[in-house]
Amino acid sequence: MRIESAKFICSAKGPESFPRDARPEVAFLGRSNVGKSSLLNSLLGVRDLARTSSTPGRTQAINFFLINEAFYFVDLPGYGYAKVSKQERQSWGQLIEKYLARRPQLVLSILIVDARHEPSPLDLQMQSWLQHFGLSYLVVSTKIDKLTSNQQRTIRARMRKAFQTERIIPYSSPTRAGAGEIWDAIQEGVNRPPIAR
Ligand SMILES: Nc1nc2c(ncn2[C@@H]2O[C@H](COP(=O)(O)OP(=O)(O)OP(=O)(O)O)[C@@H](O)[C@H]2O)c(=O)[nH]1
Ligand SMILES: [Mg+2]
Repeated sequence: MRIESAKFICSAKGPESFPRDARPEVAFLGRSNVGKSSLLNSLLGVRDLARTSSTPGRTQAINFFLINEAFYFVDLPGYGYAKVSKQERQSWGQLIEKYLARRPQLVLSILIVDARHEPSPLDLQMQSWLQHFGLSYLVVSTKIDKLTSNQQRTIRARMRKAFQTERIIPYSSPTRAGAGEIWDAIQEGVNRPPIAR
């Protein structure tokens, strides 16, 4: 897909601030610091549209980016960061649930995991949420540039087993390896008519 324009629209802490038009949305979700914002930026070929950080847990709101005036990329706050309070964790859960459960224009969720680690219980829980809400999703395992090809093979087999799916795309933000396959899924998602939920 050719990117003609990509712009930040808003940062929402609740549904009242979500965009009100019905353009399709592709959501990026995963553990804190896993590389959600980096994936979003590198797919678009831009450096810093979504803010990336070496400090985990920085993205606390839901950020909406409008692509080609046609669809949104939605950067969701990361989960699993140990240093947040119980209250913050709860408000995170409520915000994500409000988004995932009540967003008919959400056509694809990209669940991002770190290629170097086994999926955490929270990753698997997130997958069951996506399934529970009947959402179409894709697992992307990122930071593969940090692994040898042997390690990549072993870990990929383990991931497939843990998530019980073959559909896991390995990715690297610096090299953009895997970008074509992810774009195919995005294109398919944004072209698909929304389902009534
Ligand atoms: N080597 C390598 N580093 C990566 C990759 N993706 C992200 N990183 C690094 O990982 C760190 C976190 O990346 P972010 O994109 O900010 O992660 P995030 O998931 O958006 O983080 P939060 O918004 O805080 O939850 C940054 O230092 C990135 O440069 C990758 O594919 N390869
Ligand atoms: Mg982020």
